Amino acid sequence: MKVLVIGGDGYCGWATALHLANKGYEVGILDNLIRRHWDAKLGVDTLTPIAPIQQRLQRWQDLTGKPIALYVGDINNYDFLIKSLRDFGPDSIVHFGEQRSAPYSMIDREHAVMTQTNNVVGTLNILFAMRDEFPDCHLVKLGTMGEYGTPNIDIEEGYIEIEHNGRKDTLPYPKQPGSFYHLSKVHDSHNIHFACKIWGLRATDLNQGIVYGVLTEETGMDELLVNRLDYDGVFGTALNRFCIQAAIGHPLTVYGKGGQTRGLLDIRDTVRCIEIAINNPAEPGNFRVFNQFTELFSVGDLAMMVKKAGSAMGMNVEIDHVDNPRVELEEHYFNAKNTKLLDLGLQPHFLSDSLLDSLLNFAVKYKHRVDHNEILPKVSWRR
Ligand code: NAD
Ligand code: USQ
Repeated sequence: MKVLVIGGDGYCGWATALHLANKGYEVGILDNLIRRHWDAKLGVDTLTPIAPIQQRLQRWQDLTGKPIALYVGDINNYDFLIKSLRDFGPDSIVHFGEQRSAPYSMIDREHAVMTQTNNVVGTLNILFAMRDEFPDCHLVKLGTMGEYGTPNIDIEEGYIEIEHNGRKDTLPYPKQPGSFYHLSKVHDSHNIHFACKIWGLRATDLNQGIVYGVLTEETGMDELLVNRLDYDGVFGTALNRFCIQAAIGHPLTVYGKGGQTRGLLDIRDTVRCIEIAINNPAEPGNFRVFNQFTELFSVGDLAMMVKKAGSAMGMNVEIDHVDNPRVELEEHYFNAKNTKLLDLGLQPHFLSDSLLDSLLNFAVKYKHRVDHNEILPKVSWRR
């Protein structure tokens, strides 16, 4: 099976491309490398030193003899996109290629507009390319659990049965996203759903939770294959940030009360979920939604777990409650379903202490690269 990984130079995409290539899929990566440019403009960098994509791919080929095709360009450029698709001829498209930071999308008007344009137009271009030339291709699109927000009822996988004035229907689950980035994912979901309905396309929306960890079987094979690990206040996500903060002796930056609860998963489960989704494609005309996370934790729970694991390694880990730069509920009900991927065979990794240890060890190994000025949040949701 031929799989094109859009956004394959990024955190989830790189690990996924190597995993699929290792499993024998014919893999191509399409990426415009814009994420490296955004980092450079913000003056931030991944904790782990990542090689240029061409060097990464050359090393992968030398090690395994399994070449991965590379298309460097922007999916907002339809001409480039369609030519790349014609050249590669994918059976599945895995679409990670978006601006994925909530804080980045909240910097100012330009960043909000750029995020929504990049994400919504890129996905629309893919849908039109599929309609015109690849109608049987299966789109596996990375959505986010944040599309649902934090409603005071259980969160279903994409759809909810509603009874209203004596009539019943199964409808898309209500969306209450918490940033202009998360909103872009909702717009994508609506566009993909509509395209499946009117053109008979097949798509799976993977509403992924927060990903943690850095090692997968493949990225651990060689230093040149190392994955990126973001820790700064814009692109770093909660648990990855906490581990790096612990390693450098910075108090853990819990925003507000820390009762914000989210779904999380190990990056080793991300790559496996994608494999499961492409092996079990949606039917033509079907817009399928899977909630892709393995465990639920509050931000406060995460901080306590890092403190415990760090202390066991001899670190002095303090927890700070910093003023919350975001507008979000800090204590709320959160109970989301996640059975569809488990039913298809996902065997989750859990955030056990030993796993935290390995993430902490990684943070210690590269802590000399940390820029201490980039730890505290600088982007506010308020004006
Ligand atoms: P990332 O920033 O590390 O990678 C995204 C990649 O897409 C980058 O290499 C970037 O250069 C590329 N890209 C962006 N816009 C593009 C365009 N217009 N054309 C071509 N390439 C483009 O992000 P990530 O953490 O790997 O996230 C990947 C996807 O997974 C995103 O869609 C994100 O919303 C989703 N997701 C991520 C997480 C997480 O915790 N990292 C959680 C849930 C969902
Ligand atoms: N938080 C802290 N301290 C920090 C960083 C974050 O308390 O130092 C809190 C935030 O306030 C928030 C929660 O942790 O309540 C999660 O924040 P995050 O930055 O880890 O994750 P988020 O902004 O939601 O975005 C990340 C990815 C995004 C993906 C999303 C999945 O960047 O691409 O869509 O996780 S989800 O959270 O399920 O929507």
